[in-house]
Amino acid sequence: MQLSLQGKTYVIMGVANKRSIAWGIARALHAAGARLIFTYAGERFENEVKKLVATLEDETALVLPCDVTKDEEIASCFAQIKEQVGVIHGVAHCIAFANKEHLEGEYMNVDREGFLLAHNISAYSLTAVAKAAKELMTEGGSIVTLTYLGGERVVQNYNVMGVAKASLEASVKYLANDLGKYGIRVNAISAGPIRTLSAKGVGDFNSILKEIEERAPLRRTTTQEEVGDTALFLFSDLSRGVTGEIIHVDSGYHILA
Ligand code: NDP
Ligand code: KAL
Repeated sequence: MQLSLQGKTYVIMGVANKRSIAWGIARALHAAGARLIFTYAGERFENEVKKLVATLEDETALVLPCDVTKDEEIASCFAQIKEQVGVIHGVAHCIAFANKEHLEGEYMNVDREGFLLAHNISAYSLTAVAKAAKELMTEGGSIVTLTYLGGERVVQNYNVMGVAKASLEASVKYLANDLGKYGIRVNAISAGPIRTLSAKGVGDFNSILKEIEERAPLRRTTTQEEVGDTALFLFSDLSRGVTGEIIHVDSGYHILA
């Protein structure tokens, strides 16, 4: 059994720039010989994504819009993939969003709209995407999403995103149960903090990273490459017995009290 993904096709959702975790996953899958399809939310990052994808020098790569708040965009995105590629073997869901004002202070200050927005983009979207992707995953396959420790425990400032990640992690388990009979596995990677665009503007991100360097069992922060390699394992047949799992790729930080 090998880690080669030659002859397999994967949809990568959530590349904003070269620091994105989704881009780390894309590089690992590309190196293993996979064909990749990229989706982006808005025109804001379209050019950035296209520029990055061009560096892969793979003429078979596709770049399509897919704002996950829009059912019709998810439908047309997967319809285009079906038309142009046919069968896919997996999806990397690397998408989350909450209003900035709800990512500081007390959790309970979130309003209904902000709560629903965070859950819509960061949790429900996995279910909507899994349902659309299933129709193209006729040879079975693997769906991988990204979560964070703040979905299991209270982490300062993570607030409504922590509640949304708890919903995402429960969704992974229910989807794994629904999709197992079709040979489709569903898992999450719980990544340690990585400096990405989403993490930008977070006041004490440096001190969060410092605490990990000092206390995590491996005494270092998590890299995009480490997450990419675990995703590669989850997309390959080496993980064929693993589904409904939340794998921590966080230098072991989650085991600490
Ligand atoms: P990025 O900012 O690089 O990526 C976030 C992505 O979410 C962007 O590509 C953005 O797309 C996408 N997105 C937001 N709204 C929508 C939408 N409506 N439809 C489609 N896509 C949307 O950050 P990360 O790489 O850090 O984040 C990827 C995932 O990793 C997230 O789920 C995050 O919670 C998770 N994670 C991150 C950690 C970290 O420390 N960085 C730690 C643990 C988990 P666009 O740019 O086109 O708007
Ligand atoms: C405790 C941590 C510190 C940070 C607190 C909250 C982080 C929440 C993540 C969430 C995805 C961030 C946002 O939604 C930011 C958004 O309001 C503004 N940013 C944007 O619009 C940019 C331009 C786009 C690209 O971003 C998105 N998301 O679309 C958590 C740290 C230690 C770990 C992290 C960063 C976890 C995580 O889930 O990302």
